[in-house]
Amino acid sequence: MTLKEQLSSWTQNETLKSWVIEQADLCQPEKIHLCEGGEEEYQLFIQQLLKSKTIVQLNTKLRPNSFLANSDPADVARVESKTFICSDSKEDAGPTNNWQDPEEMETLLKGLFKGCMKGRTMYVIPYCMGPINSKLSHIGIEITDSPYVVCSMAIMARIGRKALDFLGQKTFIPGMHSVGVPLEENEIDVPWPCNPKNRYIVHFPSKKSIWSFGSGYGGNALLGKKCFALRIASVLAKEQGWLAEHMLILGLTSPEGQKKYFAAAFPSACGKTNLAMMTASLPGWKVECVGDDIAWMRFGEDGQLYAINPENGFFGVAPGTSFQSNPNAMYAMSKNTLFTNVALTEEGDVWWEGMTQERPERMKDWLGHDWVDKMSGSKAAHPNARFTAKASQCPIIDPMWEDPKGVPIEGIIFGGRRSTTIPLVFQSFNWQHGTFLGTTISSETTAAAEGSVGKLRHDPFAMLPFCGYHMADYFRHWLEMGKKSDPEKLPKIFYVNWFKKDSDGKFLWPGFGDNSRVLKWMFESIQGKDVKEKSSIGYLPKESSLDVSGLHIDPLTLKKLFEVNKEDWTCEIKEIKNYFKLFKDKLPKEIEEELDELEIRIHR
Ligand code: O2Y
Ligand code: MN
Repeated sequence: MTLKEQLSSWTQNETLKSWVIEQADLCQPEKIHLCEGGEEEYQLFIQQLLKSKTIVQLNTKLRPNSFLANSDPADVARVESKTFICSDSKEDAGPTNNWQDPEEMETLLKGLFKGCMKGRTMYVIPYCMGPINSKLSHIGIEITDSPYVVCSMAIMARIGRKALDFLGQKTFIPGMHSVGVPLEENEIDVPWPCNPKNRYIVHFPSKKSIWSFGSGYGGNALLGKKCFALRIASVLAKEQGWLAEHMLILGLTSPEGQKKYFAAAFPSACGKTNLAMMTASLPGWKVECVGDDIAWMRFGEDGQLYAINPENGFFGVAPGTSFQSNPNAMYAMSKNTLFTNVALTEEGDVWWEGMTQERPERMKDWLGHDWVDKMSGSKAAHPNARFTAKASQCPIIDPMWEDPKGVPIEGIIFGGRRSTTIPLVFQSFNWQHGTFLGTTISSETTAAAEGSVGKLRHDPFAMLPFCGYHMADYFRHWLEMGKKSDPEKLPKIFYVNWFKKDSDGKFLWPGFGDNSRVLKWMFESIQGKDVKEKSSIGYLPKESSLDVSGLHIDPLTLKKLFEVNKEDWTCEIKEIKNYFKLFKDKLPKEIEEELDELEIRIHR
């Protein structure tokens, strides 16, 4: 069958057909596979990946239908330095994005993609971000030459026939992906082909297209996630009047059976997945998970903000995840899971630092080398090792998680990893002040991110690596969304910091399940209970209004957790002022005013 005939029996969408033909001409693959989705097709790719030694099968008794991939050591994380927003003008991308002239970039990419799939199969994956048939969902098509990417996309998004049927004649976001390693005739492939010297993760906001070359890993290659659902979607959201956010979504139910949904933005490596799947330590309180990473939110006709999780799975960090820290994540990955860069035990199961207190004696580390405890200072799993598992496997997945209408958001939480200054929790005075708080998010870096550890990195709205246009215009969009809405129905905005330390460097707050105490306080504040009082930085919990029953926390520690130290905040304001210089006169005057008013209140 010719490609044209194959395509005609696959889709009636003429734009899609011509695009696939055009890309096949460019990439010159040996074969083309038009994905239908489903378990049978998934198993076909799994067999291929086993044969190419990209993955190994885990012990089917311990971890049914689960596999481990070891990536090339040069391809282990998102590469922000090689991520580009190619808007029509440099000014549109803003000071926080890498920019290159779109025409020049197109020429460069066409050169790289020319013949890049020689000797390989080109997979065409239709995928739906969000529940099928939801008005909030959008369709993307990813073309890739990596069967590992196809399997990952099959977990992370709703792929194949169902997405294609939902697409019909509508438009889609095209995404081209190649590992960038064409094969000569009879050349034997390596298990993890990639091209680290020629990596480009490129977004064209005007054309709404994505091109990714040279990496087969995570956020660089699973184009539905960061590339589409955040960078391109943030542009769509601005144009169409909605919000595409780097936020988890959770439902919180009180002992009385009342339920409220929250969306929360934290920079990468601040425990979003743990919060989204938390087992509340407070008796009678229950957290359920809608999503752990991305939220698409739109105001409904009733004036309420509704959110969907555009994803279908979790691409969670494995190191540090355990039955103590996040049992629900552990259950979610107990079967049908694709692991990447964790260690392999002698029993054929997975292991990573922090998974158990006792380390297995012998393992293969993430590089495939024999790893013997004690002798070795090296890590068995890469710090950015991942598990890819379906959201439906999470024991506390919310019953409404696939509701096409979305879930009503009553609280928005911002936060970062800060050892000083920022109290455990406070609430903004209003939407504009809350927007300002979002602009000020900063976090101390950890080993999971690029660059040095423990440095303060400004990460407004936790969107620094993910905003597809000028960050100051994004601030303005948030302000506009608030102005257009009914102030009574706007979600309340909070700021949290689970990571404040004492002078000995010890965490002041236990975190994890005890964060439910903070969620309870927010819940009651939204209910209008008398739990908050004005301070210079926002509303703080009134004395005794944070439920610390059974926690054995001493009053001095509590005092430190909520302290607003004048000196610290003077430095903080200076730091924010300095950061805001980046946006020059594009910084909305409302944000500048909020900073000025904060300064006045602090020095009053
Ligand atoms: O390193 C990668 O490719 C993954 S990054 C990631 C994955 C899941 C959720 N969030 C993130 C992130 O960096 O925010
Ligand atoms: Mn993330």
